[in-house]
Amino acid sequence: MASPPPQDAAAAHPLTTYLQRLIAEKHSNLCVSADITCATSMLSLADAVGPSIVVFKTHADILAGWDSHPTTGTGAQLAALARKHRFLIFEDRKFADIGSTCQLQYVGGLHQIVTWAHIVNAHILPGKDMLRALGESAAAWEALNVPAGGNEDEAPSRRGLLLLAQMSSAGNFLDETYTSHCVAIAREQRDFVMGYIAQRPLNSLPGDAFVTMTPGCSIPPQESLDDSEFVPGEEDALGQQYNTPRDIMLRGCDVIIVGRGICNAKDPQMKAEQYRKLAWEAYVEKREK
Ligand code: 5IU
Repeated sequence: MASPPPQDAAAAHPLTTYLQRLIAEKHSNLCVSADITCATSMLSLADAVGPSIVVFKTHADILAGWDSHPTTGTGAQLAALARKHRFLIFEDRKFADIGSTCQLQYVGGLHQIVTWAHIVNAHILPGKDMLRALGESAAAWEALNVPAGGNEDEAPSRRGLLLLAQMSSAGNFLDETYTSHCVAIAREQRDFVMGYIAQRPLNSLPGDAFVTMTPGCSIPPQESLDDSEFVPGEEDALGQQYNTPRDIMLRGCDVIIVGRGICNAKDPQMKAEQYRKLAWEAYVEKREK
């Protein structure tokens, strides 16, 4: 029997392709995670670090003062900043309920995530029908938001999902078998799944073109270059474990995710530039090897 034709890079999700382009053009592998609790400050942070990043990660449910107006509210303002600075918005919602409930969490409530977040993420614990459910909601949104076309610099009018394949926290239960289930499911649902949150790349077959975004990243205190009050070390007091931007890039990951190391710095804009540069240098080094 003839084997199926090998899948090439064309199998990449459109948002993955766009993200790779942003990485190359902005010389950045940086995702800033807005782990702050005020909606206005979150928008200011996005504007300040926008030139240095390719992805901006949010936790909408920790923000006080969220304005849900569809065209002038917080989500719409963040989407405008994403267009201005050219970055993707990733709502770190970690969906983990039955399909029907996840659909409501994705499109409804105060945040109406699907309307402003290019990317969301999900655990596979409830089973893969839940991903199909989220994918259907994404497709319904896409059908109503067909791009006018013409502007190649804009993000494609698509929605994508990252599977939570590995976590950075000590003692987590996402073992190798669990991770391999994520990989199998990602390959089945390429229309919607664009990649992983993981500690190392998980692509191993020719057709795999999934992006890897990696949290648990900090610059060692001795390299920090300023006197910020919060400089993460190798771990925090609550189980978070850190690796350096360089280590993560040399493993072959695509994007580092940095929260408090940047948000809690005295000058987040300057600190984001420091992370961007360190990660980009290691990324280039890895590619030239
Ligand atoms: N985050 C992790 N580890 C994970 C996953 C998500 O740290 O395995 I999945 C999130 C949590 C926080 C950000 O929003 O990434 C990291 O923040 P710090 O850089 O402040 O530790």
